[in-house]
Amino acid sequence: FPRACAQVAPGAVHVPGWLSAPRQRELLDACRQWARPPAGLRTVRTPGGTMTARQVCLGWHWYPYAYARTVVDGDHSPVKPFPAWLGALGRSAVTDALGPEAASGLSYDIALINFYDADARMGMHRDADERSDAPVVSLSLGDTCVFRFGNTETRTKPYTDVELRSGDLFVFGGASRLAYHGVPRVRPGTGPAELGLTGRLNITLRVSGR
Ligand code: MD5
Ligand code: FE
Repeated sequence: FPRACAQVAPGAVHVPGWLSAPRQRELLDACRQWARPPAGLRTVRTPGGTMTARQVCLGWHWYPYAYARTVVDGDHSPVKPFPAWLGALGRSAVTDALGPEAASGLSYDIALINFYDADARMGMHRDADERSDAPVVSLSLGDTCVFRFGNTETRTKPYTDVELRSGDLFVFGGASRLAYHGVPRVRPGTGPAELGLTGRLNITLRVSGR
């Protein structure tokens, strides 16, 4: 692990402070543009209830529990395009966390961007709607959260709680790709003041396999 990485489980690598302050600023500015309508930030309703984190998608639109090219559960607009620079950022993230072999041939085509206010949470779940076992890249901006990394069998213990801070990278590959995970809490007011973000943003990059 070339940087100050921590392998939380096989294939699950946390790289604190991976994004420089200027990169965090660029990513936040881009997220603010993507959040605008049409196909902007929306509230997701699952069969189990309404998600408290709000979401915007690029490339493919996630609706519980499938992908589409339009906002089928919202304003019916075409989903915003997935930019090539974001795919390059994803490959660079996997190279740094897992090595160049893991990154070769990867072609990211989905970004799910979740916005958490002080009260938002995400329950324990698996990301199993992609038809690819490519690693998921997670980038965090703004307030610190408690991220709960679980196991592949149950939503409950054993799990490991990790604090994710602004600029952190987490890559979920290999045996960790289908692990249960969630965000039990956000720590309000803990983000870098100069970023000017109230709350937390998480950007995940994924391969659709379509
Ligand atoms: C977040 N987002 O902080 C998290 C980070 C989501 C979601 O959970 O589905 O949008 S991504 C965490 C993740 C992705 C894929 C696999 C694993 C974790 N894992 O195996 O633990 O908003
Ligand atoms: Fe997830």
